[in-house]
Amino acid sequence: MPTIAALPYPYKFPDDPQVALLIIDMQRDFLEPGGFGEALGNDVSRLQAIVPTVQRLQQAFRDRNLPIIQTVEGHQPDLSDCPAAKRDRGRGQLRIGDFGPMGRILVLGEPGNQIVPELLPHMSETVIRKPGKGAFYKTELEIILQANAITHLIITGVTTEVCVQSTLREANDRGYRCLLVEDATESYFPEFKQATLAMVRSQDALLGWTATADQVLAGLS
Ligand code: C5J
Repeated sequence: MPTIAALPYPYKFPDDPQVALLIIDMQRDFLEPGGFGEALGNDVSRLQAIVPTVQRLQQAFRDRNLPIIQTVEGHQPDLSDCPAAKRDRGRGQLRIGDFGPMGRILVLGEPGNQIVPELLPHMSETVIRKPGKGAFYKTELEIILQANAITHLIITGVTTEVCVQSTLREANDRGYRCLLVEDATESYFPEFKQATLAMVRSQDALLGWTATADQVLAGLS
């Protein structure tokens, strides 16, 4: 049985591959200047730094013909799927739906809403568009996982304590065994990232496992 040297103890997944790579919200809105992340006052360069590591995992899954699912956080142009409580949040100049340097902030199809060029999906790969933080909320993700008999999720992306952690918790409640890749996820706040990693693997993997990308790659081959 393939095994990844993870924390708090080894992560095993079945020989018959039921494992998928989940890449959360690696979109320009969060990673590039002029998007939602920067509009909220964050330094986006921290997030850009993980792109090569996520890319390595993406390539490894492609090489093995294993499923890759990406998510993008975004709203319909009429914002009908954006609750007022989300749109009104914050005191910055730019809010969801406003025109920014990369088009309308966090609106589906706008330039800022595109996945960063390094991680663009192949035609055969799934992209889930989600209106919330968790990737299961009002999306087809669970149906896709069930249709492909996927039981194990290797989770990457941004931001660690928001969309990544929300998704991991939703997945855990639905019975998926989740491993969060330590150096393929990032937060605008380093202390939040570290706290999330610790939370996930605490109490003997109450929510899941963590491992580095190298450990994941060693376990895959
Ligand atoms: C946020 C996300 N932080 N992808 N979204 O609003 O974590």
